[in-house]
Amino acid sequence: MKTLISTLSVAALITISGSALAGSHSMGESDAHKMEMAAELVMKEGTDHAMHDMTPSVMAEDQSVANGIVSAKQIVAGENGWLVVHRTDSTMKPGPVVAYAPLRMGKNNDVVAILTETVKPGEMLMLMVHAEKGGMKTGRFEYTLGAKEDGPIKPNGKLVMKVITAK
Ligand SMILES: [Cu+2]
Repeated sequence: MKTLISTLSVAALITISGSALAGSHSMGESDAHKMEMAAELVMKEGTDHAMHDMTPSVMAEDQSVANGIVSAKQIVAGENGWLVVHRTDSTMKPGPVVAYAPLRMGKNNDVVAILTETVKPGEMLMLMVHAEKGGMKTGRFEYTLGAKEDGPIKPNGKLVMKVITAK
């Protein structure tokens, strides 16, 4: 299914770049060649893109949050959504939400979220990927603990999250 979608979007891109070239002026031999090259580039990019691992994931390390910010080095999201920071402890259950930040579909580098309350050194946080789904408004964070609105994503039935300890 993923392959089909990327093949389709590559085809769409080629069509667009083709018509853009054709629309600008009549197509000579060099234009046709340019178009071929553009198509090749698009194909190559499409393939490279498909090869990258786009499995949702959270990369984050133990960190000081004394500046009121929680950060994640990289988050991969399957769709636009949210990084949600829960309190947690050694039971590894997601607790109250203490921060959130928007995510784009695909790769997000250096994601930062402002803490809404103080987190002390030694306390644990769970950084979790949530969707932008089921709520009333797009672009507004509507999740509260246990709610369906903007709830966590669960590819293969598993939450996508990383637990860190505040330094
Ligand atoms: Cu969550």
